[in-house]
Amino acid sequence: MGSSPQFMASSPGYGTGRRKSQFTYRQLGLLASYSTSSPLRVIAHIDLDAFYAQCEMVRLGLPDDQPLAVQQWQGLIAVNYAARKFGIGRHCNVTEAKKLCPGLIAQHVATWKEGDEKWAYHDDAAAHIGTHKVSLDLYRLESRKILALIHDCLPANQQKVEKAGIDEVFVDLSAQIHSIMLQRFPELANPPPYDDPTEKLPLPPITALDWQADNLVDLDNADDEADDPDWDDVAILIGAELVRDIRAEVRAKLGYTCSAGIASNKMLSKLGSGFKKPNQQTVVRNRAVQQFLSGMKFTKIRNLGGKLGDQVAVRFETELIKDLLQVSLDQLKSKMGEDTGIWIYNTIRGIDTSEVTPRTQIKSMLSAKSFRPVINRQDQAVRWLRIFVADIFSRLVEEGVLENKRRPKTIHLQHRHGGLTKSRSSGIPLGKTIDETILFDLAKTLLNQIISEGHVWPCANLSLSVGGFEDGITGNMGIGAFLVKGDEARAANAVAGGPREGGAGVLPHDRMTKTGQRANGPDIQRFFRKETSSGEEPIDTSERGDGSDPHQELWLDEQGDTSAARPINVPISEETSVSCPRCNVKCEDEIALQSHQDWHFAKDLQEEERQATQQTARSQKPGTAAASSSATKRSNKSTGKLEQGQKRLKFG
Ligand code: DCP
Ligand code: CA
Repeated sequence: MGSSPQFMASSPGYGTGRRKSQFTYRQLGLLASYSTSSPLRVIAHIDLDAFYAQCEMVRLGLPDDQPLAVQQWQGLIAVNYAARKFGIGRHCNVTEAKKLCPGLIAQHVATWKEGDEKWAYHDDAAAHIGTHKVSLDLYRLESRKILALIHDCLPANQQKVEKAGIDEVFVDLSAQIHSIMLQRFPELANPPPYDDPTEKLPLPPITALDWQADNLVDLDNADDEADDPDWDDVAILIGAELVRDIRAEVRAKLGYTCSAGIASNKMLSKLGSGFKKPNQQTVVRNRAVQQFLSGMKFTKIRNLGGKLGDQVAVRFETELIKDLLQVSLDQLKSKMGEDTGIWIYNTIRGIDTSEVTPRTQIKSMLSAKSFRPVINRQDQAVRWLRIFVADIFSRLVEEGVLENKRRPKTIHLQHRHGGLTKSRSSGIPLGKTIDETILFDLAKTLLNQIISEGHVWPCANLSLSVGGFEDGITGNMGIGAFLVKGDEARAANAVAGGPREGGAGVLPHDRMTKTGQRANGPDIQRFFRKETSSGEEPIDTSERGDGSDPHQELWLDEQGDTSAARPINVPISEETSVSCPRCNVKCEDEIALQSHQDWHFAKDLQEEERQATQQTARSQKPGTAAASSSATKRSNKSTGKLEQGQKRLKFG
């Protein structure tokens, strides 16, 4: 990674006793430890452009200007920028897209074909939704390569990278920037005057910074551009330089373009990366934050895109940050609750002290399929279990299960019949390297358990997952290997719905709601938008039906990594408690919060069901043609083949 010249004229004013920096020696020092309270911190958000589409472009060796979309059944799940120029988006189906651009390559995602032992690209996959299941392995693999390369670009001892989704990461560059600042400006390493760390730093010896091709967000006050830069500008400039180099490496070594945002916190950096796309980076300097945010809708902010954002919009009758800035803290607290109010108040002012949390390890893996048409026999279900096991096992191999680097401790099967969902879990026996036969046998046992209860056919959906990953037990098997404790115990409980006894005992835990939605912990995460999950595993979208709204089903039907997704990372009043973003009730921890949110979930479904029933009753009355047609439109718009309960959930 080369460093480019970035500072232009050197100011003779440096050290001549003129104005000092607004930052102190202590604040500079805090950078080295990634402290979230340093006003000089620099966070980058890097997001791949049209990710799945780029994976296919790279795989097929196509030139950048070739329009390409990734197809899943009849819908599109990713559209490259060459195709977007024709007005093609995820909202289009294949036929519409080809009309807009006859030269479009619509590449269907790879699939597992019923009976096959490996996924592959099948020309006729789109016509075989009944016998094929989507495989996202290629995208997972490419995502890992990119992540590994980003790590390689960072100094070995300064790697603070959070995988925030299949194609996005946050990188805390603070410590690296601190080191670079001390190298470039050795004066900063001098002890502070009077050895007092609260002393202000001298101003940087620079009058102008060279931002190269970066998009600079305009300053709050245009006249401020004439002001000399301070150390926060220097720090963010170094950050921009580092990110430019990372992006260039990803492009050169792996062929992918990405966009990035560089700012003083996660929220702003994420907004920055989406500001100008593709293949661009946007720098949000501290003095530009107000200007940057004021023109935006708050629903674009991480965690304000979903239900919480909807509530704020309703309660304050606006979606604009600039309107919400007029609302006092007291008003926000009284309408949204103490913690949520404070969180919103700070967030719309660009304040976000959340940490970049390295979270690169997979916590669970899921393979699932919605059946259209439904299946009616055990042997059919078993054939799908074989595919799920092969799918999961190939991912486990990548995860190092053969070398015992990591292994899952639980396996979980879920079955849907009509409006009922049943699930069973089991421990995966220790002491033996996991192989496909072990998993397949366990899966079949779970299926038999479910079937033995009766009322299981026809089956609309099956999903198999493994979770409770632990680090490998090689050589010395400590007692810990035989015990489930702490987080793992909680994880196992969250999966199994009760205390785990160890071994391979099968735990029954039906979780049925009237509408067929599961009511256990992890499912509540479906409320949250993509960016709130750590997304360590991409979502297997194979359940999506023709013409359905991908965003909707994405979160309703299949979640690649259920355990990793976390509820909103907002109002935390005390260190040990979390508040519900909806009603602000305090919960002891995230698990308690999840179960509290389950309650909201069930209530919502009940309410929505009630409304739907009323609407149906109204539309059946003579003279209510308008009501009837709008109800029909609504359900057709999202998908012609909604699963029960789906159409009633809103997604930001
Ligand atoms: N994805 C999906 N279904 C969706 C949304 C996304 O399957 N409804 C998959 C395909 C995307 C990938 O996730 O390529 C990343 O999602 P992004 O929202 O980041 O979208 P893109 O990377 O495709 O485009 P952009 O350039 O806007 O980031
Ligand atoms: Ca992306």
